[in-house]
Amino acid sequence: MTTYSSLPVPPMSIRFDPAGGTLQPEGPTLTRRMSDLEGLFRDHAAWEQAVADGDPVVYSVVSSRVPEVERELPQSITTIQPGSTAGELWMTKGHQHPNHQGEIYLGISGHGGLLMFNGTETEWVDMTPGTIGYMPPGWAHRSINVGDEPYSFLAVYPGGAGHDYGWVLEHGMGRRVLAGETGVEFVDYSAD
Ligand code: S6P
Ligand code: ZN
Repeated sequence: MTTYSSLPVPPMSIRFDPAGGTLQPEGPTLTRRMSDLEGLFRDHAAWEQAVADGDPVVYSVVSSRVPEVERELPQSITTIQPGSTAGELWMTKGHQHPNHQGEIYLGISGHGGLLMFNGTETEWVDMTPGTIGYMPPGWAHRSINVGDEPYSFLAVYPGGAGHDYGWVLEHGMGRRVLAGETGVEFVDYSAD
């Protein structure tokens, strides 16, 4: 017989509202301000200035009530605001799943990108409404808003995957994503 370390949640219906970027019934919501993204932007002084200039909300993550525990499949909607700091487009912190498990994102609204890095190679998936971005196990991932309006996507991931943010601080993400004259521009992560 199957044993669980914590009780599984019952079968349920979760209402997905693409216009509002919400899940009902709603679970925890996380708000990431500029000050939460320390050490991630290329231009540290510009990041400090943005924190001093009102510390804007960069993104929020609303979750359903499915918990982050082994064998469950939690979901969340991330909404990244449009913007850039010293030319670097606003983005999520990015993380590695320490247990190396896969994940999918579904583009809901706006225009974004999914940057993946496995420590050696980088991959980029252009994300528009209807695109499913697949992250194989072992690929750290970060989302970037490359448009002029909020970018939202649905994430579905193994509840026991865990989130290692230190991995990105240590290894970077391979590339940075900048607002170029004619669109998105990629530069090497360590370039000034
Ligand atoms: C979870 C999934 C997303 C992110 C969210 C915020 O595995 O990848 O729900 O948590 O997009 O990004 P971050 O890097 O701040 O967790
Ligand atoms: Zn993830």
